[in-house]
This record gives sequence, structure tokens and C-alpha cells, in this order.
Amino acid sequence: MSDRKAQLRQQLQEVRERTLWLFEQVPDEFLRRRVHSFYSPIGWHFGHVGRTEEYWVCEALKRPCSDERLSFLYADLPDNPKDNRVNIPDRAGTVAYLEQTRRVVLEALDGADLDTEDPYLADGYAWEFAIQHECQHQETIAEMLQLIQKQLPQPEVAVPFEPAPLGEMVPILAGAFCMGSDVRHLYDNEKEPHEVTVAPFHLARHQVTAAQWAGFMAEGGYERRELWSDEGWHWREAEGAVAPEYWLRQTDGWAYIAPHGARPIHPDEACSSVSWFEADAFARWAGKRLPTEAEWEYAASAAPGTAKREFPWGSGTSSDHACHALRHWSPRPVGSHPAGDTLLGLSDMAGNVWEWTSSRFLPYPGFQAFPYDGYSKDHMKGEHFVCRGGSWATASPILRCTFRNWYVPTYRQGFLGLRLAE
Ligand code: AVJ
Ligand code: FE
Repeated sequence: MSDRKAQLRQQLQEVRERTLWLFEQVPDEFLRRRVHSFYSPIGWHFGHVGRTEEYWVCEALKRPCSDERLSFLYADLPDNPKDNRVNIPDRAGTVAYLEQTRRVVLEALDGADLDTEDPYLADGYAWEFAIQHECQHQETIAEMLQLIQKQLPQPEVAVPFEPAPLGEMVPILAGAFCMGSDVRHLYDNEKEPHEVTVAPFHLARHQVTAAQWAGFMAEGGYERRELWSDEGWHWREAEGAVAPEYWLRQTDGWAYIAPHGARPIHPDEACSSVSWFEADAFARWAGKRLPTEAEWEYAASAAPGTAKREFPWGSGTSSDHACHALRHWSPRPVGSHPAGDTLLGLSDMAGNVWEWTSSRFLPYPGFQAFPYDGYSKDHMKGEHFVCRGGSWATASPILRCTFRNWYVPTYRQGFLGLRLAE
């Protein structure tokens, strides 16, 4: 077996172990229940990762998939609406489907010629896609564990904390860099590489913290109309938002609803689970702004005189370099992983919480949809904003400087925070 095949096998297995570990943490009574209008039932996500990997591998090899009925039920397609996705197998049936599809995927890998021009197969693209796709759904599953906790009674755990002032801004010199990448296994939306010039700006050394967010709240951030865009204010009124999504008001202050229940908020932890509209209002209150996507990638990856960096710290992953891959189950105090700092000392540019940018999710010059329009292209209509960097739930295969995530500006159920620019 080639090294590449062995590497893919190893990664497929590592990612799957984490998926099954997550599965153990899903209460049975929630498997088929829709806990939020935006989401399918949590159990559906498990079958969906099996369906997706089998589908793309079979597509690449022009084979039928193992179970047409389940393949349809677990497809993220308009003719399979989320309300239909409650009709999924039980826990044992889901595990059996994951095993069955994984068998097909591994057998296909054994027999495939990866040294080909076929874009699905070359260098194992279909399998790499499966790995990265599964990692993305692990993050969604972690969000859903928090949404489930929101529906359960929580103990009184809040510990009061004081608002904190805004932090240090790091000056960044103007420069040109190559945005995006042409590495084969990356997602279509990260390609093609293109030169971008960035004007001088400042970027905060740290992500906005919970205590800084409390400062915004204490100064009437959620009540002052002038801090919000028209659309943002409209959202705030309709939603009745007064604090981030998973903050829970208790007798002694605010608690945070984590995937395993409420816990006290650490004042220095990265503020999490705010919508783009809230992030935009916070930046206005602070007299600053959100960075553009280009500024963000430049600050995260540019290394004067050499090729840009794959990770903020250079190359090679390590657990010390970022809060990621579900090791902590929560955002950590900002700057907890100094080994992962950029050349300029910016902390947490990978992991902890995703960072909203001011940029809409649009194609780079030369973009071509692959392997299907529904992955990126259908979402490139300007309705979504880009977030960068990854969160505590983001696993290594998708933690990189060029990775683009995107959500509508009302979305705040994910691990979404911000970093200020000016
Ligand atoms: C990029 C996170 C918005 O979860 O809908 C998963 C990622 N695409 N399966 C999503 C995705 C296909 C996507 N987001
Ligand atoms: Fe998916």
C-alpha cells in the first residue's frame, strides 16, 4: 500500500474514532429530535458523514452505493427537507450504516489508482474530502450538544465577573501576499491563489474576551440603536438578544452553557456564540471594526521573505499550538497557547473561536466548483459572511490559515467570536 493510502486510512480512522466518541455523548431521546429550526436532528449528522464519504467515493469510481434509501435520507438535498430527516435509524442502525459505508470506502481505497488525472481520485481527493467533511460535521454535532443543553434544566453555577477594558492592538505593515492556495486537497473555495495588497492596519493581539463583551453589555450595547446596522437592529429586536447565545442569566451573574451543561464563565475566555450583527455592533461600540478576510489571512500567514505559512506558527501541528479538536470542550482564556502565536505575536489565530470578518463569502478569481456546486458555489451569493481560524471544536484536518467558513449574519449557534481591527 502506498504511503498516501496508508496516511488516508490512518486519518479516516482517527476522525471516525472522534465521531463515535461524540455519538456516545448524544442522549438517546434527542437522536431524532429537531432542537432548532436551522438544524437537522443530531442523529442525522452521523449517518450523513457515512453517506457523504460513500457517495463521493462511489461517484469517483462510478459504482452504486450500498443502500439507496439511506443514501437519500442522509443527503443534504432540498428534496430531503430537515423535517423528513427525523425518520432515521436508531443508534444501532446508525452505527451499522457507518460501518457499512466505511467498508465500501476502504475497499475502494485499496483498489484505486491515485496516480491519475481524474480529479476525484488523484492523490486520494475523494477520501480527503470525506475526512475534512466529517470534521466539519463534528463541529456541528458539538454545537448541537450545546443546543440540547439549552433545553435541559441547569444548576446555578454563575460566578460574578467584572467587565474588562479592550486589549492591545498590533500594528501591521502594508504588504502584498498570495491569498488562497493551490494545494490539491483543499476545498474549492480556497482556490485559486491570487496576489492581494493589504494597506497598513492594526489587529488585536487577542480575541475579544467574555469580560470585554460584558463591558459592551454594561454600556448598553444591546439597547443603543446607534451601535447597530439597520438589519442588525431589526434582528436584535426580533430575536430579543441581550447576551451571547449560550450565556445563561442566573442569580449571581452569567453562566455559559457548554456541551455538558452550565459552567461559570472565565472572564478571559474568548467570547463565543455571537452573530455577525452582534460582532459588528461590538466593533462600532469599541470604535473599531472587523478585519477583512484578506487582512486576516495576511496577518495569520504572511512571513516576509519566505512562502506564506500553512499555520500561524509555521508548519506541523501540535496540541500545544492551538485550542482545537474538542480537547477542551470550551473556548479557553485568550493566549493560552503561546507556542501557536504568529511572527507578530498574535494569539489564537488557529482555534479557540472562529473570528467573524467583514467580508462576504464570494469566489476568488478563477474559482471552479468542486466536487459539487452545493458545497461552496451555491452559498456564494453574498448572503454569508466569512469566519476564519477555527474553534476549540475544529480538528486538525481543517485547521489552517486558508480555510474559509461562512454563515448568515444572524447565525450564532456556532463557536463564533471576533477580533478587532482598525
Ligand atoms: C460551511 C459550516 C456552513 O455545515 O453547512 C458540511 C459545511 N458543507 N457539509 C455546513 C458543510 C457540507 C457547512 N458550513
Ligand atoms: Fe455535510
